[in-house]
Amino acid sequence: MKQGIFITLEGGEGVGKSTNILFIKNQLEAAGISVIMTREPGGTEFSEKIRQLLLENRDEIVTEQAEILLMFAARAQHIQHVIQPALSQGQWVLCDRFTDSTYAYQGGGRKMDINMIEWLENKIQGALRPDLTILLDAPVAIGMDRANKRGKLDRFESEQQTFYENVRAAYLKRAQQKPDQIRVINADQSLDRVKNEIGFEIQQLLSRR
Ligand code: T5A
Repeated sequence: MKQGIFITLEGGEGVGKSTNILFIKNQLEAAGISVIMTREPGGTEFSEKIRQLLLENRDEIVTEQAEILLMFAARAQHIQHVIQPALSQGQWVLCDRFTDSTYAYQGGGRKMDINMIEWLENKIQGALRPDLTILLDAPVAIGMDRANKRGKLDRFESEQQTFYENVRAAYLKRAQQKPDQIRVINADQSLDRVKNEIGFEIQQLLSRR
């Protein structure tokens, strides 16, 4: 059976990943493709528990090492139990965040060693990499404003402005390094325009199938 295609959505806080993922799913299903929608950290019962641990605000300071290892622990479960089986059965997988988030948040935001992230990526994922990544990019203030309007902020949404600027810069740098995988979409425009641009990228992918 032909292996499925792995698509990820990336970007800073509140740029519109969750809003647009359903749009992509509908577009793929309209083209007759069987697709599952999932997210990181999370995607399995166990990984969703890790997500709660990671996102909850708490008094105890979570070390960067604990944070990154938990991200990859959740990812290992997710790959083994959800992503890989679906791809092997020919299903397409649509994932809200994946390892590019680790490069952006832990690498860019927390300034952790990129070589260590690469090492963990290779160990945990083997050869698994996204076939296409939609990177929604918007000025930090726009995304934070949207996230703020939604209510209580989680542990990652309570960082300083420079943290998010570094996250954004790391995403854009990665997009430059991986032009075949990562497509940057300007998320600082109307939702209809954002959807149009995403729709174009998905059509391109479908035409290469
Ligand atoms: N993390 C994750 C790491 O540090 N390392 C890792 O390896 C991984 C995998 C996960 C957190 O974990 C961190 C990063 C994250 O901080 P999350 O909830 O998955 O948290 O991610 P968030 O970015 O916090 O998710 P959000 O729901 O805040 O952002 P979205 O999904 O990008 O935004 P969305 O779609 O909910 O939209 C926000 C609001 O904006 C509106 C929407 O209607 C919504 O109200 N909106 C627009 N308004 C106007 N114009 C547009 N174009 C709009 N698009 C959306």
